[in-house]
Amino acid sequence: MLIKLINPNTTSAMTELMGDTARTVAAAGTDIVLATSRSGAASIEGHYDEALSILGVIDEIARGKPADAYIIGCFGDPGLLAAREITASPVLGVAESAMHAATFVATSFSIITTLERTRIISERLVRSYGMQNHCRSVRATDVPVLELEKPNSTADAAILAECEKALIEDRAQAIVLGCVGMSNLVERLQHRLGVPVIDGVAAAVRFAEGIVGMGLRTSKVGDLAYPLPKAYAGKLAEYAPASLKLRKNDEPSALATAIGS
Ligand code: 2AL
Repeated sequence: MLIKLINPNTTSAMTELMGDTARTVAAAGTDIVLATSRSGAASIEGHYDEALSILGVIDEIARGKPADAYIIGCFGDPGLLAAREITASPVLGVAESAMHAATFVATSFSIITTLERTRIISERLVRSYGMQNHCRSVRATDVPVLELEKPNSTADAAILAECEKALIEDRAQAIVLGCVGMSNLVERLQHRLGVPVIDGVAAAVRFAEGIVGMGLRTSKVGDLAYPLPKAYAGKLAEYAPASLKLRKNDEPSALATAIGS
């Protein structure tokens, strides 16, 4: 099985970091292919960075070698639903995967994220995934994403401190790491905190294997149907659905067509 792990930011060191995590947890027989977005921001820390990162994600799915599943390796899950429209292979977001994994091992979790502004973005994600009943809090460390990459940074201490506050003050029973740049901290944090610590990259790889193993594909009935053919103007002309030459290797069944996809 081939899983393509896409880093929507353009920092290849971060791609390597998440690749290490993915390969550590992947089952024998799973190949992880890594991709760093070729357009967009060096780190994704706001709505603007996130919106502009989506084209790079689309490029990696529509224009690269086809994979059995795709993972969007940024905690904002940028472009997740758009990505699901352009392929029938399952596409998983790391935030979505981490939150779902947390609900299997605890009745409540807290998310520890980077900058304060990403806290607000993660809170929106919690609501959009219907996780309000499970998520006790989203705590920001005020650590910029690329600071996580630096040796000798004080990021680890700030992350640990917020995790402890989440457990004590917010009564969380598990921790979800709110940035893929934190994925190398799982073991250390779990050892220190004594509760499940969930990294979305690891969760997404194992869920992708499970979903592909069950023979599931993205439904092409309704809003995740392939994009409608139409002209796109200006700088985005090359993203017109016809120009993407989507691999529609799974034509909808007669039933799907009848009920209108
Ligand atoms: C992230 C992430 O996972 N990658 C990135 O560039 N920004 N998340 C975050 N909360 O800042």
